[in-house]
Amino acid sequence: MDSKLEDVSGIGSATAERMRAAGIDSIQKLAEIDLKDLLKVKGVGKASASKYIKTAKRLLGNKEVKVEVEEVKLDQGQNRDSSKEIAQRPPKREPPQEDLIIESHSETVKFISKFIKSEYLTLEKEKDKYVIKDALQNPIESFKFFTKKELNFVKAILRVSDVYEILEYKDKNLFNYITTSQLKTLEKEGIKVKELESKIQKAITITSILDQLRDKSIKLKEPGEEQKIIVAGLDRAGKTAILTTFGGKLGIDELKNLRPTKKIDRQRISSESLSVYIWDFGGQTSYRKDYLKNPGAYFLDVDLFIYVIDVQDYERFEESFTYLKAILNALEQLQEHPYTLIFIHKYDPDLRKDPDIQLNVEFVKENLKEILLERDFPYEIYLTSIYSVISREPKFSKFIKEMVQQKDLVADPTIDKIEELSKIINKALVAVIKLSESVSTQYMEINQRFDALETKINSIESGAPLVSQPQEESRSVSSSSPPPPPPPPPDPLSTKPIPTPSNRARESGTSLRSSILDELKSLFAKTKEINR
Ligand SMILES: Nc1nc2c(ncn2[C@@H]2O[C@H](COP(=O)(O)OP(=O)(O)OP(=O)(O)O)[C@@H](O)[C@H]2O)c(=O)[nH]1
Ligand SMILES: [Mg+2]
Repeated sequence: MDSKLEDVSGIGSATAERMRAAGIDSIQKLAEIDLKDLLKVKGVGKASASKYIKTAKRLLGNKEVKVEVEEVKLDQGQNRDSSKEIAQRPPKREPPQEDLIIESHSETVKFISKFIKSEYLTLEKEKDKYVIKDALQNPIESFKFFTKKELNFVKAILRVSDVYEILEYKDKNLFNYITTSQLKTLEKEGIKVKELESKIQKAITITSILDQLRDKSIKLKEPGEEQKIIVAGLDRAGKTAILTTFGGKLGIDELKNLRPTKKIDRQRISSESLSVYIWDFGGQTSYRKDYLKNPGAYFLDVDLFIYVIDVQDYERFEESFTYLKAILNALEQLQEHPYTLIFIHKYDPDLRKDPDIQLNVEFVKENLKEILLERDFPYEIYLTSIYSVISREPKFSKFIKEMVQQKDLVADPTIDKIEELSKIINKALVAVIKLSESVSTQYMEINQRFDALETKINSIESGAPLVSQPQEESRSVSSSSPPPPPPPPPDPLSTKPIPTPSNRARESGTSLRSSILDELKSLFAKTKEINR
């Protein structure tokens, strides 16, 4: 038996009458109506309107809903080409009926408003919480980014009429559901298939995020929360090594003991005025797939994106470019365009003149420019190596602190603070790299002097007669000099042993000995100064 308008829960006889007067005289019409038109009926509010449409569809069992395709006349399968087997459409799923409840509405609403038309957003305040009604039950038209023609396609071919239904196509290849002749029709209609595909993916991503916000499995960043820096790249690219070096912990032993990062390692770096949260994305294949499948959980609210490519691993350049593109696409879908730093990494000082490495660098740079120029991301590219960075120094946090203190961020309320802070972090990172370069040059110079000293000591050991009382000599050294300075920090550039007190004690010839000691003293003092 046919249902009446009054069978829809919430529609009383008066509302039904007004609807009929407006030409909505059947459940079929109610199910097919545009939300905007239904809202024109007096007494029908946003929240109830979409519920009425939804219920009408349910009463019709969905299948009876005939989608009107006004502009795009798409063949719905009857003229299907025999060469292509069309996959069976995934079964429809019911959307969760709960509302989206948020504690502080500003960020979440701002985020949702980027993608959903305002007329479909019903925001209500309940005590100290905000409630977004029907976010998942809204019709697919509520997405801002689809054109009318594209919507017709989504409704007619994919049979998606409500937001939640788009999730049926999550992790599926859309082209399995479209015939070649439908594709041709799309092109004839001026719809760019690639663009449409990426918009559908975007709709899937945003719907998943709405769903995750609803069940609280993700949360958007509140204003004033720490900056989020994500560091990604293939496995073994050197991400953790870079971060640990910036964090000041890395010595030779730690370097040797680096293990692949499991999933994501999150580190907090705080100073008085700024706090950053660094996400080190383990780069193994299975992890990469997981991040890209669930962009809402990983790529939201990013302030700075660092991508690391191993310049020595030329066999995996293409794989790395593909991963970079996928992350940038995911960020684009979320309408996030963080400042992006690309580290062409493992560009070690000893390899810089190697022609193969030079070629690799040029190849990577060219490809990166191509990838980045066709997207709207502010970016910079750096050549890096952990061997240019001096260990033991917490310079990263020190620099962030100094940079922040230089600039009065809050003085100008018009400054977009987030953006400003991102730039500062960027500057800090750049400063760290530059500083590391200059410090490493100084270290190199010190090493050369150590080498020269070592040669002198060796020549004494091999040629000149040894002094008979080395311990006394040693004592006299310490009494005439300040207490022995601390050993210099491990220097990755140096492979030569540093003179030790025992071989120092074996030197002969007073003047030579004291000149060596003076030189050592000044070198240790200089090392200490650099480390300060
Ligand atoms: N030659 C050279 N080796 C480096 C450099 N940076 C890191 N490595 C080495 O590269 C290897 C991998 O470094 P990791 O930092 O663990 O790599 P990752 O990118 O974090 O790898 P996953 O955690 O698996 O994603 C280690 O053996 C490091 O010692 C560098 O600048 N030059
Ligand atoms: Mg790692």
